[in-house]
Amino acid sequence: MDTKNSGFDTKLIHAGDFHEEFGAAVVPIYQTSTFAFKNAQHGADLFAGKEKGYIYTRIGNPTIDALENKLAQLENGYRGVVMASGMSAVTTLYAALLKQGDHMISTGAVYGPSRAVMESIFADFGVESTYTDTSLIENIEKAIKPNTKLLYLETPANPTIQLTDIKKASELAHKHNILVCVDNTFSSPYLQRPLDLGADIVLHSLTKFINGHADIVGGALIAKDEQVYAKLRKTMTYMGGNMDPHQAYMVIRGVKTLSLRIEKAQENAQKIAEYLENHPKIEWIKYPGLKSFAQHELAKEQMSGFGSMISFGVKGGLKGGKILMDNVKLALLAVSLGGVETLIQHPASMTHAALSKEERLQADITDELVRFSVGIENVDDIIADLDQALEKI
Ligand code: LCS
Repeated sequence: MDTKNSGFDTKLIHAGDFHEEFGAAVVPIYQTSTFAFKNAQHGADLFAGKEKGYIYTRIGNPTIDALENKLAQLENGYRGVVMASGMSAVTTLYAALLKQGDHMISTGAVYGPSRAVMESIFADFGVESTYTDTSLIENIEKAIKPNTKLLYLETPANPTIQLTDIKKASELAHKHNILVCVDNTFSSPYLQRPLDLGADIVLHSLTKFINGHADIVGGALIAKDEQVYAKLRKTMTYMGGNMDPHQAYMVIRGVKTLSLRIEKAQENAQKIAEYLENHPKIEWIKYPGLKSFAQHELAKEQMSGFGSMISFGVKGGLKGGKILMDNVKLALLAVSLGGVETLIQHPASMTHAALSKEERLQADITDELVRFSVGIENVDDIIADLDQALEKI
């Protein structure tokens, strides 16, 4: 079915599907590493690009193609490339668009390893970077140099939930011929579509909301135009971070319920955030759906909902936070996010431990910050769980 002009939920179910000879209702798993050629000329024509078809799964596979086409339609992009992990998407992006002597500007509070890999491995290859508070557009402007080639934004950022104005940042970057990539992991295309706001590339850790069931790791890059897509595809194919067909099948299955899961999780998150905001043991809380959230207006402008990620600090700082994490029973004490189950974790000692304390503080990732990924359980049960654990502080 052609879903180009269909609504978002129809695309979730049907975009990327292809007609299969037995009439299977879902895209089958083509669990094969290689594809037989009809004859020697057919093989040569496939390699020369004279004929369309499949050669080898690192280069392309029908199940993987179906996922890439679905994601491209969800993000309103030209085409997607999926990979073994979100970090594989990050390193493929950097390798595709940056070479020795180039410079990248990025959000200070990005996911820890997205920064750590740039400042260690890519710095060793001669790539320069500046990490700054991109919520202030003037900081991006100040950081621009003649050799700046990429602006890498994460909004909402992990774990500070800080937002960057995608439209304004993209307008500024494009004046200087700088490409813009937005890590859209925290929102998913259901809540935010960066390409429509002016970005050139969208990045996802598919591990999170898009797959949504905490049972696979995966990543994706979706490009707005063919030229950038071709660079990403070539880099992924050469570097070899491809997704496995079974993994692609799992993501295709998981993403079908994205709208339903996000609606329920963010409804829960709003109630939990309001409960926490009024709790005497809570020192501060950041959730885009709260009127007290400094960028509440920007959230309303560039997102169609406030998501289900909450950050907060409790009385007693890190000590209090540890008591909370050790006493919750429903919420799993685990990293990752965006699944159907509620998770709690401590960024300074877990997801962002790869950064120095100085880098963390510069990005506002304080030691007491606790990150809460709200699931789709009954909200009363989640609140009761928090209530009994907060009592212990
Ligand atoms: N981008 C963001 C915003 C992320 O949160 C993560 C992982 C990645 C990229 C990398 O994706 P992965 O390779 O793990 O699929 N974030 C994690 C987190 O907050 N807890 O555990 C992993």
